[in-house]
Amino acid sequence: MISRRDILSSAALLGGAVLAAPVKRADAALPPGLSQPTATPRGPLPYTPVITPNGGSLPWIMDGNVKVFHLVAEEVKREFAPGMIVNAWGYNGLTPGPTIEAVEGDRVRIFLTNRLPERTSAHWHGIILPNGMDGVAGLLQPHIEPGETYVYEFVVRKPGTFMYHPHSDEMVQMALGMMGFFIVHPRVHERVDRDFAIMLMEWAIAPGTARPNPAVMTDFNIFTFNSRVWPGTAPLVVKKNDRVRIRLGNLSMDNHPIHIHGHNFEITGTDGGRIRESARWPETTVDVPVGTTRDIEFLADNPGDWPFHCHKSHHTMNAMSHEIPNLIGVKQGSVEQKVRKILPGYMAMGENGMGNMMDMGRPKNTLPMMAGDGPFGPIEMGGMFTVIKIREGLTDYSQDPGWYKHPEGTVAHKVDPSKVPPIAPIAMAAPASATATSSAPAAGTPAAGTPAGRASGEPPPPPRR
Ligand SMILES: [Cu+2]
Repeated sequence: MISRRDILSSAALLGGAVLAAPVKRADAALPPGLSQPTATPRGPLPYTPVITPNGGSLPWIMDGNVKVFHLVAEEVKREFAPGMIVNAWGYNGLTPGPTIEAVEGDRVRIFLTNRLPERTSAHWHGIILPNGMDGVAGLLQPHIEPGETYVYEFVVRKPGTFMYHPHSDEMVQMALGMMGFFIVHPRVHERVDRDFAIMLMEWAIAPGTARPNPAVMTDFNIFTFNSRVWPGTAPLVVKKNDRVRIRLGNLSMDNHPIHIHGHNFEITGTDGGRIRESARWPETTVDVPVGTTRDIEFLADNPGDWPFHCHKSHHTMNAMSHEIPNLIGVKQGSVEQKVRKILPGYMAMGENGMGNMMDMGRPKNTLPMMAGDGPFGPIEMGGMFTVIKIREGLTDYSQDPGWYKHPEGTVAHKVDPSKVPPIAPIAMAAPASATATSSAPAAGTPAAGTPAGRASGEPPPPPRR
C-alpha cells in the first residue's frame, strides 16, 4: 500500500526531475523547467494531472512535508498565434502563469520574485487561508518591490479550481496578462481521464503594435484561451468515453458564454468549491462571469472534431474585425483602394459580409480577423476557439490526431436541385386577439382564424388551445 509519505517523496523526485531535465515539451513556446503532462495517469500522483493547453504546470520540490513552489513575475513575450507576438507580463516566462497543483490538505510554500519594473503581490483567489497570506498589498502586506522576493505559506483545505493574480496596480498587471490557475485536487481521487484548464482573457492591442493597452475598459479586440487565439490554440485531445473536465477561469473584463458542440455537460464546480450532484443540470453553454471559475464535466462519447468556443461572436474574431465601416449591401468598387491612399490601412466590411475577408493587407504583428483552414475550407474563426478531438482507440494524447475521418454517409453534402422538395409555406402563429381569453375583434377587423382573416394562399393558422 502506498502511504502518503511515499506519494509526497515521489512527487518530490518528480518535481526535482522536472526541474533538472524538462520532460517532452508539447509546445515549443514553453520555457525550460516547465512540465506539460502528456499522459494520464502519470506516476504515483494521487490525482490526474491538469493539462494547461499551450502552457504547463509549475514544478515543486519538497521541504519536509511542505510543497515548495517558486513564481517569478516578469516580462513575457507571448505568441498569440503565428504572426503575432505580444509584449505581456506574466510568470515564469508564461501568460497565463504556470498552473499550480496541490492536494487538499497540503501545506504549500510559494516564493514570489518580482522582476517587473514596478511593485507587485500575489492574491490566491478563492482559497481559504489566513488573512495575512491573502496578498492584498497595502492592506495585508507591503508591496513587493522590483528585485525583492516574498514568501507565502498556507494549508489548502478546500479542493477546487482557484486562481492567482496580483493585488498591486491590478488594472495594469492583469491587463498585461498576470494571472494563473491554482488547482487543489481532492484527497479522495475522483475519476477523470482528461482534466484541462483554460484561462479566458481579453486584450486591447492596436493593430501593428505589441503592447496591450491597460487603460481600455470595454473595447477589447483580442480574445484568448490561455493567451492564444485560434488557430494558435492547441486542440483538446480526448479518447472516446473518457470522462473530461474543463476548468475555465475568467479574469477579463467581460463574461464569456463558453459553448460545446456534440455533447452536454454539467457544471461541477466554481471557485467556491465543488457543486453537489443533486444541484447540477445539463447544459451546452456555461457563462463564466468575471472573477470566477467554472468546472464542466462530460462523457466524451461522440467521436469527431467538436468546436469549443465563446458564444459572443466578436470573441471568436481577431483584431481586424473591429471598428470597421459597415458596408454590407453597398457596392464599393475601387473605393477601398482610393481611401487607402489617404488613410493607410483603411478596410471596410465586404459588400456581402465578412466571410470572404479572411486575410487581406494588414499592419505587421496583427492577425487576420478569422483564420485557420479545415479539411473542408476556411474555418472563419479566430479568438476564443479550439477543437475537442475525440477519437476511438487513441493511444497517444500528445499527438494531434489530425482531422476527423467521418464514417461514410455522415457528412452534409450538396444535392442535385431536381432532388430538392418544394419550399412549404410557414404556418404563422395566430395573432394575440384570436386567443380564447381575448375580447371580440375590433370593428372592421376580420376575426383571425377565419378564412376572411387570411390572405389568399396563406396556410390556415395552427389550432387554438
Ligand atoms: Cu467571450
